[in-house]
Amino acid sequence: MSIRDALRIPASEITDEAVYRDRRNLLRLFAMAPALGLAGCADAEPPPAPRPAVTPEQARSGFRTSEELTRYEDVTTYNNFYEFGTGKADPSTARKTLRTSPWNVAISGECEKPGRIALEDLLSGLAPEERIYRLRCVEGWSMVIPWQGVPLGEVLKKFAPTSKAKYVAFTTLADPVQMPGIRYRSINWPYREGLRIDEAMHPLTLLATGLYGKPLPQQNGAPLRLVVPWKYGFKSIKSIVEISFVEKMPETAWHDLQPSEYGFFSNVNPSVDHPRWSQKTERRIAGTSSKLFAERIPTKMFNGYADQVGSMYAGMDLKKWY
Ligand SMILES: Nc1nc2c(c(=O)[nH]1)N[C@H]1C(S)=C(S)[C@@H](COP(=O)(O)O)O[C@H]1N2
Ligand SMILES: [Mo]
Repeated sequence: MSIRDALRIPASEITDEAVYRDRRNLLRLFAMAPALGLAGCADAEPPPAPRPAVTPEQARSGFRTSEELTRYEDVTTYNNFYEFGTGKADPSTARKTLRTSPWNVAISGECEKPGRIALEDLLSGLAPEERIYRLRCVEGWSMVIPWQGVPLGEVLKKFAPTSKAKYVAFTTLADPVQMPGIRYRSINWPYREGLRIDEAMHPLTLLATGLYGKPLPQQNGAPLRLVVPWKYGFKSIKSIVEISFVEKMPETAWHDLQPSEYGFFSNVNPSVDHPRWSQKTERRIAGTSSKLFAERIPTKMFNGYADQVGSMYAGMDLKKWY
């Protein structure tokens, strides 16, 4: 790990097992002391999604931004992909061992057409679109990335979800042969994520297959990853091998690891701090600014996508449902 990385990596990323276990024990103590005021993720289901429709014009206004792009070099060398190691440079310097073709995705759960489907068939009939989105990592840095992909909702419709499909669960490949980081327990593998069905069907939610007009590099989640621009970056799960329609809120990898710190919703929200650091500002890695000294800018509600997604959370206590 470089000094630079060491300076910037929050304690959450220290993988040393002993340190990690100590912290877990500490977290258990916190869990037993609600007086400390740490928000715990309640087990009860959240209020039902209000689901007002977003107009196509509203949605489209979020598809692009004129903000300065993050350089390709930075997008592809400063990564979080723990399956290839926990250092920011690990995923890009790892040997290119991920076999991305053939690639199959298992579709399961509450839908009329489950099955195992080849990536080409999953995407067939859907024209790739370009989206220029902000990506805000929970650690406090952000990028602006031109993605190519298809709206997740269009893909999901192909499998005819039933009325019981209240959530969608995603799983990343976890193959120790192709992914050297799997032998460390930095995550309880496989990496899992989830969305409420209205979030999954929202026009901003993208299944990305490329960036900067090129196929996704291994380090960015080849050949298929989620991009949910109004949520912290860890919701944007990489190298997806399973998509499941489920009735109950699914467990997710970061919530599983540290439930008091990472909730299911994880909407970008400057007024809800991470228990160990503020979320009010972020380091924007864009243009030629170096990572360490990138400009700090205010973090926006829903990462600047409040007009497009805010109505999905009307009436929800976003401190409780962090
Ligand atoms: N499977 C998997 N998906 C993942 C991660 C990971 O470690 N494993 N890291 C997440 C985090 S914390 C972030 S910020 C983004 C980073 O995406 P990028 O490296 O393409 O910028 O990927 C997310 N998706
Ligand atoms: Mo992240």
